[in-house]
Amino acid sequence: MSKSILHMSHWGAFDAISDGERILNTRPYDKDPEPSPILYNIPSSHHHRTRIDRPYVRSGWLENGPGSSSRRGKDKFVPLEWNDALDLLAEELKRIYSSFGAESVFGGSYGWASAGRFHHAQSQIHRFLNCMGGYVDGVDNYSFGASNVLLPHIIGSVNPTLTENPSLEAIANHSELVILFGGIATKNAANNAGGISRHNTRGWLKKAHNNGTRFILVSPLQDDIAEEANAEWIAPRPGSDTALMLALGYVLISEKLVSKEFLNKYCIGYEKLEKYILGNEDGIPKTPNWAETISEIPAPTIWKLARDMAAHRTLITVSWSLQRTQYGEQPLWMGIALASMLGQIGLPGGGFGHGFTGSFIGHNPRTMKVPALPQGKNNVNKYIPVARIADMLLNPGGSYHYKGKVLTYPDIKMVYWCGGNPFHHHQDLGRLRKAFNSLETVVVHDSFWTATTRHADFVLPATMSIERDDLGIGMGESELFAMKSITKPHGESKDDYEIFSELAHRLRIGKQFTEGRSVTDWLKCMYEKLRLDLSEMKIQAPSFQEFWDIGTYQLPTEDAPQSMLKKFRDDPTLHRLGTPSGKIEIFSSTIESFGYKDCAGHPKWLEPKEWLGSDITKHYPLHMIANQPKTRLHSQLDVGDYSQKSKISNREPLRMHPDDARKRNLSDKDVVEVFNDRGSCLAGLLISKSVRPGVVQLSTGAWYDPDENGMCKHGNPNSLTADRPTSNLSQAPTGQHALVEVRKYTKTLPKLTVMDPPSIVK
Ligand SMILES: Nc1nc2c(c(=O)[nH]1)N[C@H]1C(S)=C(S)[C@@H](COP(=O)(O)OP(=O)(O)OC[C@H]3O[C@@H](n4cnc5c(=O)[nH]c(N)nc54)[C@H](O)[C@@H]3O)O[C@H]1N2
Ligand SMILES: Nc1nc2c(c(=O)[nH]1)N[C@H]1C(S)=C(S)[C@@H](COP(=O)(O)OP(=O)(O)OC[C@H]3O[C@@H](n4cnc5c(=O)[nH]c(N)nc54)[C@H](O)[C@@H]3O)O[C@H]1N2
Ligand SMILES: [Mo]
Repeated sequence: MSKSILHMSHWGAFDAISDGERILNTRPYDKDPEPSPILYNIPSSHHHRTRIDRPYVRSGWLENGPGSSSRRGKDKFVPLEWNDALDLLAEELKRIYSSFGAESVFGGSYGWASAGRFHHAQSQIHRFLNCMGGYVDGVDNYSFGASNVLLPHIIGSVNPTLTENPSLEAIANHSELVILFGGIATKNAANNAGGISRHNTRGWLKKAHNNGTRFILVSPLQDDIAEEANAEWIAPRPGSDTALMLALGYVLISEKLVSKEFLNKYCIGYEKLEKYILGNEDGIPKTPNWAETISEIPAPTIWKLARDMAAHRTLITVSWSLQRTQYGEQPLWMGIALASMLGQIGLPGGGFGHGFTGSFIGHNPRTMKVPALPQGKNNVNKYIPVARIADMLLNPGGSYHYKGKVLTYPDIKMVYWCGGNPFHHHQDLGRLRKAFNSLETVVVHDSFWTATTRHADFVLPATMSIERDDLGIGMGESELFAMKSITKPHGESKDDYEIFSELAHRLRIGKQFTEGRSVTDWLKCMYEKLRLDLSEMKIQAPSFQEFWDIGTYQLPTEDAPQSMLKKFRDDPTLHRLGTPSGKIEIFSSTIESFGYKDCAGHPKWLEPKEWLGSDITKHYPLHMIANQPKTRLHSQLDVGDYSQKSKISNREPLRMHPDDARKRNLSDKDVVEVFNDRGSCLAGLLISKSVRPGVVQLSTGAWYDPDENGMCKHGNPNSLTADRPTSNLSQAPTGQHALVEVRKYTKTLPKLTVMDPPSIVK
């Protein structure tokens, strides 16, 4: 039996034993107290029949050459030898760059890919395209796109929300009351970008509960917090949180519980918000009775909650999901305003938190940067907010608002993707298909026949991380892992680095791209950089070889954060915020000056187009929550065992409250059709009281599998979501919410197509 090898994934470190080809045994890292079962998707996916074994080119592209085609997504593929495929692609890259310029290539290539600092797919593709002369990039992200644009105006930067959230340790030690808008779901804490060595959310929540911390979950799903927290559950209509927060503010004002001292010293513009809350601006006082009509949370509950908040050390957290909705800036901004009214920002275990989903919360964060592959310089200054991809492809030259400016969309001829799955992550996938059809050429590297590869012209097989050596460390984490290859590559797949190197040599930019280094040279070089940084801190790190043999190395850490904006509270002059006033801007004259109706100068209740209070409910009465999946990371390894076990008749599970199921004569495990004006999909029904009535949950990530009418046979919620931005300010995605109807599917159940490779021409 060969010895076990330590490796890292976004959902945890693990040990694996292999025979060099197959993984025989996997077990979680022995220092991980709460390992995630997502791990068990790896061995079963590894040589799955949907692994891409060699390069392919779409048959229509070979027949007709580059150009728009409605065959994308339906076409057959022709296997090619590596040399032939790369020769052909190099010629096509030359043609596109010389005929249309770098501004015609979209290389934003959004996506999580795999853990590992060197083989980080986005760094690889960006470095390659920069050597080519640049590319059109996508800025912001799907995770917290609205926060990214809003927060610089409100607290000077998005960074405090990424690095200063109070740790779970601080919560256990100091918080008396924690109100979690959108929760702190254990399923979400399974994953951390770049890896995670120790999952510990349950343990900390239990400790906090034992210490007397009271948790209130505000969410449509009861399981958005671990049972250990013993949380009370408040389930407003999805999308109504801002109204609820405004009414909490109303109580604080009317009971004189507002901290004027904090507002005067640390904030500007509160008076305008107060006017709005009291109804002096629009004639509508934002009372608990008013909020009850919107959120369906009883007014007395709101009165009591506000009083409790003022009487205790209170932390208000807002999850990223709340801003992944239309007008998603508002609950985030109002959450900060509410915490400011309580005056506890910067106090241990009090104030505000945002995005309690990364599992590094609770850890002692590392103090230093870790090495990354240099990406070079992008000479193209055209970009799009990342979620405007379909708009861009469908409206070349069209104009749109963003951050107070009017920008124009570039005319894209080629899309090159490496390490992401837009046919997972984007909204209204039927529309994205049309957008992809307009292109001259689509190139995708992936390890699996995902929906995106099926819409591509060039499909190049990438290795999985378990098939290559790398350095692994997650965001905020302090333990560096030698990610050793566990098995040899599947079929003829190659590392993205190798693919780009071979292309680069053909395009005479080989030296520039590789700097003459092999993978091992790069790993050593990146490690040596870290070692140098450490030696400047008077820390003697082991040699590369020693580190590689031991397998892990602990980097220095600092104390876990106690509260966001603590330094600012301690000294608002020395640590003034990056806003124009240097303070928290409850009113932003900059945002006001943009004149956007969908994001004004202070937080407001703006009625979304799709929510349970809208007219659309006449046809589509259920509010679909398309949140992150419990059994995988996004669409990754959906073919794996742990993900597959959750399926019902091979369809993605959809959860519904028993009352809603009864009204529709539906039974547990029924296959149902979920539909609205944009599209439809099948799903397998799970009836559950953990879902608020009127809400259904269909998580993202089932591999998109459209039939000839565009119905996704598998259960991908992005066949139903709207490609609608949060606002003109941030143009961020809003995939979390959509209105739908659900009925029993009575026809013969169609076989899934996406679980097998596409048709291959021999
Ligand atoms: N409706 C709705 N949609 C959403 C969301 C939502 O809440 N609701 N959430 C959004 C969010 S927050 C996010 S972050 C996105 C996530 O969207 P993505 O990050 O695009 O999703 P993944 O499934 O992680 O896609 C990663 C792809 O990279 C491939 N891959 C893995 N390793 C490698 C590698 O080494 N090389 C190459 N070439 N490929 C590799 C995987 O096989 C997979 O196909 O989804 C968004 N979409
Ligand atoms: N297992 C797993 N973990 C993951 C990921 C994954 O794919 N799988 N993805 C990772 C990534 S990329 C990201 S960005 C984070 C995302 O982190 P989040 O955005 O926080 O995660 P979601 O699961 O999309 O949403 C969290 C919860 O918000 C609740 N919610 C939705 N709408 C509303 C609303 O209007 N009001 C209130 N009060 N609550 C609402 C839903 O019940 C949902 O379960 O998760 C990360 N963790
Ligand atoms: Mo994300």
